[in-house]
Amino acid sequence: MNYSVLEIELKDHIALVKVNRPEALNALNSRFFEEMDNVIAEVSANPDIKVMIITGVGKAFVAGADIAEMVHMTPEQGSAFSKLGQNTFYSLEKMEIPVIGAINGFALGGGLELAMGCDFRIASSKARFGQPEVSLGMIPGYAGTQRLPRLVGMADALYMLTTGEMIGADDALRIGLVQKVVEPEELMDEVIKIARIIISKGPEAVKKVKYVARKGYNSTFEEGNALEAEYFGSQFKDEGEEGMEAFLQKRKPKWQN
Ligand code: CO8
Repeated sequence: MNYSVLEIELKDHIALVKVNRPEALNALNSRFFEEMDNVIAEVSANPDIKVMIITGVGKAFVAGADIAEMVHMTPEQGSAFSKLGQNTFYSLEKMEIPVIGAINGFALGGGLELAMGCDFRIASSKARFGQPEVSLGMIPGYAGTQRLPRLVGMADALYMLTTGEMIGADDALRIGLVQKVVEPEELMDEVIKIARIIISKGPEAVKKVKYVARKGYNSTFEEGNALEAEYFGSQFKDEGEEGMEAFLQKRKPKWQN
């Protein structure tokens, strides 16, 4: 596929995906979803890639869904466009490898929903976060009403969802919406450093820990624990033995893939 909205770089086991429509502050149009679905499939089929990073080009991460494309939609078209985005961001969540959001600037509306589809987020101190849909007489449509309360708790989520107010990186850190804030010029180095830490770990363990945490989160505690015990056990005949032997022999583990 020829990419026009996204830029993809595959290097050193990392897929770096940049949303590149700076003239519209990287607003998400239908082409974005087509390309993102394709990237997710391509990266998922490439065993050499261990971490995916999503960021934006210019002063925005993503300033929302493309308002110009949405303005005259019918209710049916609106619902269909909502489901399209929900599916794409859910596919991100379901990727086997960790997905890190490198939030370089505005993450608003659909942009914050994209960021929340990532497994965790590192922000530039200049980043701004918000769900401003109510200012447009709309509500979030890419699972923002569902992921935001799960990530930050109901009261902080409803504060953001009902006021539409933008918050800065420090407030985003305080409520747990992002996991770290760094100076803008340090953002990509920091995110790549974190990606490399993940890449140095047992690759199957990393995939399984994401799967069990995410699957268990949407199940009961008992079901989650049962899944954990099963996957914990499965690591003994995989890379767990090598990892534990390496520890006891005071050497670096040699992972199989
Ligand atoms: N859609 C389309 N174009 C956009 C968007 C957007 N979301 N955001 C910015 N742009 C465009 C502007 O229109 C402008 O274009 P032009 O130069 O042609 O006039 C260009 O990007 C630059 O923007 P500004 O001049 O406004 O830049 P400022 O630095 O002055 O302001 C802001 C930056 C504050 C980020 C401002 O651009 C803004 O408020 N943008 C809109 C933010 C917003 O409301 N986002 C939420 C959109 S709704 C949404 O995401 C719903 C998701 C669920 C959809 C479900 C599907 C049905």
